[in-house]
Amino acid sequence: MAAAVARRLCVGLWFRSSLGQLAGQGNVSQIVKRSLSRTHNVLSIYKLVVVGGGAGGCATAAYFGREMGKGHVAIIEPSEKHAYQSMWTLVGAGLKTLGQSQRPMSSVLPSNCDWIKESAVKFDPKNNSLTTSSGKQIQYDYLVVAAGLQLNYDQVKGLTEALQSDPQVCSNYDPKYVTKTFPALEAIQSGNAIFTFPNTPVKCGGAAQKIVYLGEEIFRNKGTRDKIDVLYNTSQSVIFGVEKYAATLRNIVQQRHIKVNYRHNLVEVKPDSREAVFQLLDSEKGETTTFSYSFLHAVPPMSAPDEVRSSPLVNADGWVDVHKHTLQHTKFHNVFALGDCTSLPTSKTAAAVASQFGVLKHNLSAVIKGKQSTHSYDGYSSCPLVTGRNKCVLAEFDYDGHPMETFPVDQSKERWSMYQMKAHVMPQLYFHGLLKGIYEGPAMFRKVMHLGMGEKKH
Ligand code: FAD
Ligand code: UQ1
Repeated sequence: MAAAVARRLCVGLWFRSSLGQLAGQGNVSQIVKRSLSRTHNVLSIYKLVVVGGGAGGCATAAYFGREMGKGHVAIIEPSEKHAYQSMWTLVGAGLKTLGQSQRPMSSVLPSNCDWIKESAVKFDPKNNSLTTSSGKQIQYDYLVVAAGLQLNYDQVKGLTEALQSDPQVCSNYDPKYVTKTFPALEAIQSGNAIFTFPNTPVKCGGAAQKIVYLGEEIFRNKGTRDKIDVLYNTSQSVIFGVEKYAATLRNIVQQRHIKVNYRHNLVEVKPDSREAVFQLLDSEKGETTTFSYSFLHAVPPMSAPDEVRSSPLVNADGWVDVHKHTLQHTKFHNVFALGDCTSLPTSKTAAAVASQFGVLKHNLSAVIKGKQSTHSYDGYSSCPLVTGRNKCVLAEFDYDGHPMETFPVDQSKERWSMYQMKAHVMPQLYFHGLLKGIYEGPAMFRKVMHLGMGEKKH
């Protein structure tokens, strides 16, 4: 027994030192595979390892699995279920079910890639290696990180307890709590309906306010609107970062008597007295203000997952540090990243992931062939701002906040057609295009739609 352990340790150390020497020469996986079994239970070796089986991870693994062939790509993902999170806004409003947003992970991960059903817990990019939750060491030639975001409930005192114990506290951002939203919207008869936005970057920032509009419409349809004050308490100082769409949204909140309290950051929930405490972010004295609530939709603070945040891959703010145009890591040239866990200074959405994937696939392919990155990500992101059960403002923009609209109509207007896109077309693009690594965002449609008309001026 002791001998076996010692042998394994020696083999492990030999692997490490050989691979350390080979790192930088490329094709570590091929050279090592000639002499060592890949199925060794301490160390596995792949040409490409993808961390995360969400939107960005699935697209990347599907594409490179096809390119590299069976057994060369591993995808590390602990969850049994994959979720199309964009649908949770409509689940919260009672327009779709949670089940419609979910698929078994096994059905969305590409079959020619090895699924390692664990978390990546330790990253050692200097040695082209990472460790999984069960202690497996995985060696790679190239790494793509697409680990998404972590929801940090513990940063708001009492929030977990409130979500678990109070039927009137909910969150569309979590499959555990999204199914509470619609019953709570239906149950409230009077008092404050409060919707929050935290003081951190979040995924799809628009989703925090889409449910305000859908909720307000539900109250009107039920005849309870007159007795309910609808409050959107946001840490931000504007309603939306791109002025063209912000102007529409300001009109909507004014016309529908939705009170927006800017620079209000939720810091505590008291489920026993149904009170929510907000830090006033512009107060020099750090003052707080307390609201009673009859309904609370909470958006928790978010960050990259802890395992990623504690790795050498991140910048000072805790995001995987990639070049904003090439998506290649700033320090480790065989590492790329896409999606919510990255430092990319754009709005964190699946729409952005699709465009990023289109750039990443070209640039990683070039680097694998020993060439330079050639494609450039322009920061494209999109947010379908659902403003009612058949209305939507389809915001699309780049790094500079310039609108980049796909359709030859003014997308800052509320439209039935854009709601149909959101509810019926986007899920198809996501499941049958993005997850299969064949959809790279709407740039192609945009070119076709604007044929002969010229691109719309910003
Ligand atoms: P994810 O899709 O979240 O995937 C990350 C994966 O990494 C997860 O499967 C996770 O289990 C895994 N993981 C985490 N840590 C580890 C680890 N240590 N090791 C291995 N695996 C790990 N986007 C839009 O474009 N349009 C919308 O309308 C829209 N609406 C939204 C509404 C809501 C309520 C929410 C919550 C999101 C919405 N989004 C929308 C945002 C969109 O869902 C995300 O931006 C997108 O899923 C990001 O993709 P990703 O691959 O970066 O992360
Ligand atoms: C999009 O491409 C996409 O990716 C699948 C989404 O994810 C769910 C979106 O929500 C949006 C809005 C887009 C943008 C697509 C078009 C056609 C404008």
